[in-house]
Amino acid sequence: MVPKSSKSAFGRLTDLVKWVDLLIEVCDARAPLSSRHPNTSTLFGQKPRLIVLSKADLACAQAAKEWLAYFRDHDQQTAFALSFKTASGKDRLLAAVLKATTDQRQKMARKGLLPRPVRICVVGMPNVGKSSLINWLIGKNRAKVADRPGVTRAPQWIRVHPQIELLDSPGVLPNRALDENTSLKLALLNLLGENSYDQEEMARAALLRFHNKQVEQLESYFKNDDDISLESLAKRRNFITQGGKLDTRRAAGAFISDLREGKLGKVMLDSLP
Ligand SMILES: Nc1nc2c(ncn2[C@@H]2O[C@H](COP(=O)(O)OP(=O)(O)OP(=O)(O)O)[C@@H](O)[C@H]2O)c(=O)[nH]1
Ligand SMILES: [Mg+2]
Repeated sequence: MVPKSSKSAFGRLTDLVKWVDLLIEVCDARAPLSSRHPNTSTLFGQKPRLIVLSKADLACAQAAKEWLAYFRDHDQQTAFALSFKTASGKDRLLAAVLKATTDQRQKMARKGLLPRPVRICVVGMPNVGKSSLINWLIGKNRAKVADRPGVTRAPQWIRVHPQIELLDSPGVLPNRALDENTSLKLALLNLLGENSYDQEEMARAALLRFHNKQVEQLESYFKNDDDISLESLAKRRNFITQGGKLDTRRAAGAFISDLREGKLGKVMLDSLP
């Protein structure tokens, strides 16, 4: 699948990034690697960065913790797993931002420049929670948020602390083809546009792939029915088409929403390498 992506959005972002002191890379805690933009190193070079795994309230906590250790040991990156639905973690993140920008702030002071807030750009795929992160830090709804990719259209600077300004940026998808498995995970987590996939195909693929890995979650969602399929879900929920057939399309929609909302339990779609 080649996601719809605009090279110009990419270009604009790389131009902006030249002017910032630090990047906060936001990924979805339920798929930390698949939702990490594959081109960040080439795009953003050696720019210092922090990784934030968002939506931690929906992810398996132990697995997310293991991913934080992976980013620390493998990529030498400081990473946080956060939920923007609860207040905890703000001070830790702000402290990490100030620590990561100590050099820049000292450099400004040495040059005798008037102190200015450090500039941080929040980057990541669409719908991962970039704008939510900013609203969470300031405790107000300043950046527009909605549960669909492509909400933030233009970059916006927001002061989140006397010494920190964040730039909310539009989500960007990789401008190269994603492998099928990655596309499936991103689509399931609602990080690709709705037009990029067929819901029923996606739900069937997810049921097949996750059957081996997330057996217990699926079994309990399917009330220990031996038949883990859209047909059995449609039957149980009484989803019937006007023609009297099982409405598997509606079952697919219900399954996907339930998975996204955490009704299957806390998930982790990526395995550690
Ligand atoms: N449960 C949960 N939902 C979250 C969290 N963070 C963001 N969301 C939801 O995720 C959806 C997308 O959030 P946004 O902040 O608009 O995402 P974005 O990355 O700015 O998206 P674009 O601007 O489209 O690139 C919204 O429905 C948020 O409420 C979180 O920590 N937990
Ligand atoms: Mg946004």
